[in-house]
Amino acid sequence: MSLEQDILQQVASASDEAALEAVRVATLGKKGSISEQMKSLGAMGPDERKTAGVALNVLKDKVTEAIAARKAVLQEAQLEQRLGLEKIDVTLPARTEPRGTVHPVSQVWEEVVQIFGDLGFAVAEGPHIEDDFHNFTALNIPPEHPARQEHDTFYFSEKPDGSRMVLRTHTSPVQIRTMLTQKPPIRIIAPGRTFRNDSDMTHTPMFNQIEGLVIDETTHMGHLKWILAEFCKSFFEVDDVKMRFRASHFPFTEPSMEVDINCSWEGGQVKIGQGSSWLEILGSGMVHPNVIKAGGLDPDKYQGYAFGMGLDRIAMLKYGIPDLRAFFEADLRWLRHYGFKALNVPTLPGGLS
Ligand code: 2U9
Repeated sequence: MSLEQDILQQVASASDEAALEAVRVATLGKKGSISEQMKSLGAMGPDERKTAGVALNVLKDKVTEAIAARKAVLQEAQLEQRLGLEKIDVTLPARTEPRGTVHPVSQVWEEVVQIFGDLGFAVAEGPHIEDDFHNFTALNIPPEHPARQEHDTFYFSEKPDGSRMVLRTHTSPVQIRTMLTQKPPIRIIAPGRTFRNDSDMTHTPMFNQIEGLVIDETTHMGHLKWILAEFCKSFFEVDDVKMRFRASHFPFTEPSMEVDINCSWEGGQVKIGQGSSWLEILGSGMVHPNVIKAGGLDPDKYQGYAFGMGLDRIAMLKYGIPDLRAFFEADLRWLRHYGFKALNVPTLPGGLS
């Protein structure tokens, strides 16, 4: 076999770039076979040197070319192999259902916001940590008022001036803050977390409330009754509901009424809007003149109503959830059972639940 055939065969059979490089070094490298032959040209006579020199240069070019061509083939093959290994199958089917669910309290929160939004109420929010003025005094609950004991308040440590911040015991401070910063007419709801040091089947230290407030120059109790009836029908998704207003007492409203709606208890299941039993669902009243004054408004000019209810409680009633404490235990099995589909957002036209 000639030197050329031998080298070209070695090039052709190099199976990777390292083997090919070894052939290059063995032929074209400083001590390679072609280079060694080049060195021997010096010992030849002029004619012989010319013929042998041309032949060697032709061989060198052929080998260089063959190595470059083989290198390109090997690189291409290697790239193909990598692409094969790293390929992503974009035809995999998408996951159809999200695994997470919407918590019943979040669902009911959204439902209530939708209903009152449709009735012209804006959503207001405020801090969870409140001062004594916004949580109590401005709401007609002065320092020695017995209602302070009923609230089972979580207090922070005393500040140098002797005052103590509190975890808000209701969302009412949000309405005070709104009155102090906005001009009537005011028409807001304040949904949010509230805190009381109390725990049993129907009480948890953190619970959610929703309160509403309307202040202008002419709003009266007739408006309050209509709004609450509309709310109850929309929320419980029934055409009609009977309501009973019972005289009650809250420091921040005068007169004050607790509101019951009719229901039936068949097979241990509560059905709203039918039957002759009564279920208490909220408290309400006309805002006390002292509260209007504390909110920076003239009680001789402005009046209005307020109402409040437990979001967790109305979630239990609507969705038949027996124990309030389960709401806050983060038990995945419970959440999958009582939770709502993440992509079904409640709307009035599209349906609440
Ligand atoms: C301002 C003026 C008046 C808010 C009101 C109630 C009646 C009420 C309870 C229901 C069950 C709290 O969640 S619960 O424990 N609330 O009965 N809340 S009137 O009255 C206000 C609020 C703010 C400035």
